[in-house]
Amino acid sequence: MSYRRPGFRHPKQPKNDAGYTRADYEGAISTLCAGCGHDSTTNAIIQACFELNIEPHRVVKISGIGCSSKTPAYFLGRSHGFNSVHGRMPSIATGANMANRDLLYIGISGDGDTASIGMGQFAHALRRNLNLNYICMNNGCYGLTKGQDSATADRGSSGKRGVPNPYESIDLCELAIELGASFVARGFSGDKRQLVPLLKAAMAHSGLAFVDVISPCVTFNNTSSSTKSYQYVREHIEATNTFDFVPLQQEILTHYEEGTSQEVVMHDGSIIHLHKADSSKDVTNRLKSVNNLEREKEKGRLLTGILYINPDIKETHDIINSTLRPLNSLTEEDLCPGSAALEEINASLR
Ligand SMILES: Cc1ncc(C[n+]2csc(CCOP(=O)(O)OP(=O)(O)O)c2C)c(N)n1
Ligand code: SF4
Repeated sequence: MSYRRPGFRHPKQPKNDAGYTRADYEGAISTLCAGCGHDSTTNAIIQACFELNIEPHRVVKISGIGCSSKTPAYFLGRSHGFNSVHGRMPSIATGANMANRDLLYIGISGDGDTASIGMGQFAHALRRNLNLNYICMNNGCYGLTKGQDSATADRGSSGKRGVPNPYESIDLCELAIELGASFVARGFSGDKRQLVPLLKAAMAHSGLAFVDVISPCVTFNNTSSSTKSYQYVREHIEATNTFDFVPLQQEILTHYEEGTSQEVVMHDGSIIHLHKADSSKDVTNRLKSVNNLEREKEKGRLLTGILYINPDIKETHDIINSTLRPLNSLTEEDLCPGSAALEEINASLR
């Protein structure tokens, strides 16, 4: 059940360049447990859309099933949305994306939704480089069904039932890099200063931008043995770099800390300024990115920030050379090439 927010807004609320207040990007009132990491992630999505001047009617939110997949009800209440079947968010996102490439697609999933039932869908959306912001709210458990271990739960960690998990955990970021992702990042729901620029960079990326957000489940998996708990992340977080995302033609207003910098130009010309805390961490080399993750893991640390970017891979539409226009705007004339063109196609197949 969703509860609507009161429609009254203070007339002096600041507006962004698109003419919207921050409240215009909110959705219904959350019914998740108080303190759930997913609510903080929702807030970061709202903030990122507000700061990027995104027009709500140009956004499509798609999700699977889980507490995480409920969150699209709590942000961008004026956007299009579809809550699909468990693990099937990427299929629905692919279909919608093929019908209209002109919109911003935000796909919300959980670690259960992605790393178990939706694993095949996740893999193929990645290798096709679908133009989608794939946000996985990762709490290491199935929150909605009362906290069973998910495939990202740490081996040996215990949830609320107290039974240690005997299985190896899946690192979704490492897997995404292996499967050919073009943008991979990891954030923490409790670190908005890092998460908001990460989400902004992901939203401006052309192709599949995978963001793994460690988003603790306060009810079933906030135990000290879990790397997805508030306590663990606060004590073991290691960032690849500090950075800010600068949309195209916008003045750079941020101040950078001391150290070396690296610029990564995105497909649309937007720039990510990476300010390197550790100059050995190159995020444009696949092998080095996987090594960076493994090295920190060996030390028991969670690497966050932008983990890998390849701005040179084509997104699905460019690979299949699809029409630039939404399908519902195509006329019969556009769709029927005429008998001469048909004859040519048939001849090429003989
Ligand atoms: C086909 C199918 N199988 C199983 C379920 C039961 N189910 C609902 S949510 C869920 C897991 C949710 O975990 P996750 O995606 O990590 O989301 P969270 O609730 O932790 O945010 C499961 C197994 C279902 N709804 N549909
Ligand atoms: S059960 Fe866990 S994941 Fe679900 S709303 Fe509560 S705290 Fe969040």
